[in-house]
Amino acid sequence: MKKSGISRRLLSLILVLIMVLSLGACDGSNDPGEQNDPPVSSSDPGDVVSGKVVEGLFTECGELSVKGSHLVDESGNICVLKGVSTHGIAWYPQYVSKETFTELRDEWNVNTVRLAMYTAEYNGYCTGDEANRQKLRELVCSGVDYATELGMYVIVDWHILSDNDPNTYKSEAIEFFSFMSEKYADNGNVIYEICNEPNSGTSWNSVKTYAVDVIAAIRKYDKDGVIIVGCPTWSQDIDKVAADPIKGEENIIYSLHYYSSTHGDWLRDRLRAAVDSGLPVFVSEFGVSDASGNGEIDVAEAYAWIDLLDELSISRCIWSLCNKDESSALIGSDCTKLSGWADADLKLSGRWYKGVMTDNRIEYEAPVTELTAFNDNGIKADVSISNSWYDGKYYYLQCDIAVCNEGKKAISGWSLTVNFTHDISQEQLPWNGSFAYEGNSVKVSSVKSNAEIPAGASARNIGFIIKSTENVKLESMFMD
Ligand code: IDC
Repeated sequence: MKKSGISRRLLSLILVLIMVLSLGACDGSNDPGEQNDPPVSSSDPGDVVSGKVVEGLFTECGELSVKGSHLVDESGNICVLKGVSTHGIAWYPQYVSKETFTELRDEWNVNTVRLAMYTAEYNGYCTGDEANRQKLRELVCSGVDYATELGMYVIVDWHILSDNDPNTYKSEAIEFFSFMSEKYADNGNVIYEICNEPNSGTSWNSVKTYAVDVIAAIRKYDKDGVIIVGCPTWSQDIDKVAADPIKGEENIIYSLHYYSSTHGDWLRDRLRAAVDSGLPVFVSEFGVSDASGNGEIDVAEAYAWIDLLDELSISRCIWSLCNKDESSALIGSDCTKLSGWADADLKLSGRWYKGVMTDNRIEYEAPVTELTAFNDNGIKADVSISNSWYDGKYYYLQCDIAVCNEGKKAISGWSLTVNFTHDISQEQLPWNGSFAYEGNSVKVSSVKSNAEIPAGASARNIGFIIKSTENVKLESMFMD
């Protein structure tokens, strides 16, 4: 076992040497024409056996440091960490598993795991008892050990959230990170994230004061490990950090967090500006859902974000590795497997990320929000979605209809059928029509007040609301 490990390592060293000599970069995708940017490594295989990555990025890049806006290896090559964040490890301890990390590394090209340990919610580190703290510390250490054995980077995340200001539990944080940094001072793959998301008006100044003290505690043992510092407004106010970063410390990188269905261009612009100004940035948590961790997944926005991260060579971890019934979860809620997930076992969030990570992006079609249909008499019907919402259980669509007589003669009645992508049922009373709901369709017919439509005129303000257990969309429409 050991011998083959060594010869694989030798082989990978030779492979890397050949790549460096022939390309001058770790990653063949890097444009050799650009002289100014350091070369980029990401999920480059350390060693390839039958097409599978058998060693992680850490085997190749080793201990990282922070240079300009990026994480770099010892030779100054940019290393892009592409990872997965656990959900709260107290909620979902089962995914802190070597089996799961191996699957993520070998089948998803994931090179980093973030261990999210809540401080206040659900058996939080600071709100539970000593037995709970002990359990959480052991879980974090198991996670670090598995990642280390697999050659992956690992982020120890002090997941503040409902405790708002990291100063709330500063002494606990100092104790925790002293323990971790003493234990892992020599593990070059361990990264400390000292405050997930300050929020509720916590100022950058307050976060900074906290950070300076926790950094000092870590530096007592680990002189050079990378430390991620969060920023105000759920780690969105990176501009405040750029204006006043922590001085006199090395290997500090700041987190920016986004949820692509909530945060758009304005936050992307902020990220770009921070990176352009030379601030080191790590997107240590992002989701493709909305900021609640649930709701619609806007696939186009999710791609807009990931393309920007790729363009800027920014490291990132997706939220979250769990099977909770919420759209940010990677695993389907009825799947309990810890590895070997088929596509059908994954939620859209998981299928999307695996596709991105394996260069096999899922295709998507923008949802239909308007349809038009004609009949032989020149009667035109338009249906459009004027509102849509989700209440945690059902998806709702409000549909507005207009019927326009583009023919030459008056008509004295009309009917049409709207089909949806899933079965639906009536919600509230519809208006200005006669409505029949069946399976995935609604048949709409005229009523006395709008049956007669003279040539060139139209009937408007016709509508209905439907609900579905699925994320329902418009599919098609026919006029009788
Ligand atoms: C959410 C989880 C959800 C859990 C909640 C606890 O997805 O299941 O009930 O936390 O308060 C963050 C946080 C992250 C949130 C996530 C989605 O870092 O803890 O997880 N989110 O709301 N910042 C922005 C979004």
